[in-house]
Amino acid sequence: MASLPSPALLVALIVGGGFVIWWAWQNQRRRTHPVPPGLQEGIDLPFDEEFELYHNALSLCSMKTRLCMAELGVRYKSHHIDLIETGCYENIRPRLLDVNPGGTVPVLVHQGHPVYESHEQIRFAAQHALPSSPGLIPDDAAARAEMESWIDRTSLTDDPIQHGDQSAGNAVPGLTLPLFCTMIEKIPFWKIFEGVLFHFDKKRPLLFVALKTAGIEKIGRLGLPMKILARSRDQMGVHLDALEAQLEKTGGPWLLGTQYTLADVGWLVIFERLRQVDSIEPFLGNGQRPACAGYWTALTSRPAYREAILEHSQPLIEQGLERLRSAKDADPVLRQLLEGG
Ligand SMILES: N[C@@H](CCC(=O)N[C@@H](CS)C(=O)NCC(=O)O)C(=O)O
Repeated sequence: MASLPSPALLVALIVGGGFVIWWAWQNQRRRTHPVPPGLQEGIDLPFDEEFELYHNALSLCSMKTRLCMAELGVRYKSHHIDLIETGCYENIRPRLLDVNPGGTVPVLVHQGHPVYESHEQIRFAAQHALPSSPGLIPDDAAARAEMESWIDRTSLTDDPIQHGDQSAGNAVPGLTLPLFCTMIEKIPFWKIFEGVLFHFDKKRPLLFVALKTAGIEKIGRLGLPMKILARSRDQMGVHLDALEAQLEKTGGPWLLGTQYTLADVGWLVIFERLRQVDSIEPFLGNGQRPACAGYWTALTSRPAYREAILEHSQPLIEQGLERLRSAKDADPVLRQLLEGG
């Protein structure tokens, strides 16, 4: 006669089976799919205020939309959504997936209709702001076309670690890897595990596992992330050279000359990210790009910078930056590795 399974095996089977059923159920609820860019008039979401914004403190694209709203003086109801680097994978839970089945932030919601993609959100907001709002879009068609090309050049599109040669926005995630590494130190492994189970792009949580396991001092041992960082650094240098030439041509103070436009919104958040990853000096120091340096100083003097960026920063971001600085101060080889030169 066959013997009964031991109580320990029985418990393991019940727990394991329960986990698989829970995972399959959650996986179904958290299914993602690509969403079209722009305003989705066919989607109706519950809303309390004319504008609502689902965003994250650190996310480049969220900073861009927040900044644009602040420049326009348009109020919105704020829904902060954590990403793993700021605490947990809230972006792949139903609260956000109901609003954006793509699983990313930001999402601007206008009278219940979502607008996807931050570069579309800033265009939408600028076109739908009050008549009394400052005009962030030039009247002149040629200037508008030029602004559009710079919006494209600062956008983050498709795969965040590809196409950095086409857009400075796509060079940003690679440059952020060291900050991700110091911020993730504070996040327990089990929180990253939620991403391993449910994230639509498993490479991303696995990258965070690798960064957390290595730590900032040993980040140089991670071959692929280091390659992405070096490539992104070169690509950002090329975009900044183009920006330098543009600023010299127009004479500033803004990208298109005297009018501050959506193109400046795009660049401000890229410079802010360079600040957050302690890379202002490597790119702008020693008089390398004086027009860009003056431009960045002018951008930081705008009240919207304080309102939309500094006032939304989190201790985790600033502590991550401090940790990154002190690791580089302690190890010149690490500095060389992260900053190149
Ligand atoms: N092209 C999109 C990019 C959106 C995007 O990738 N957002 C990032 C933060 S900047 C995100 O939500 N990532 C979540 C994740 O990878 O888990 C836009 O411009 O809005």
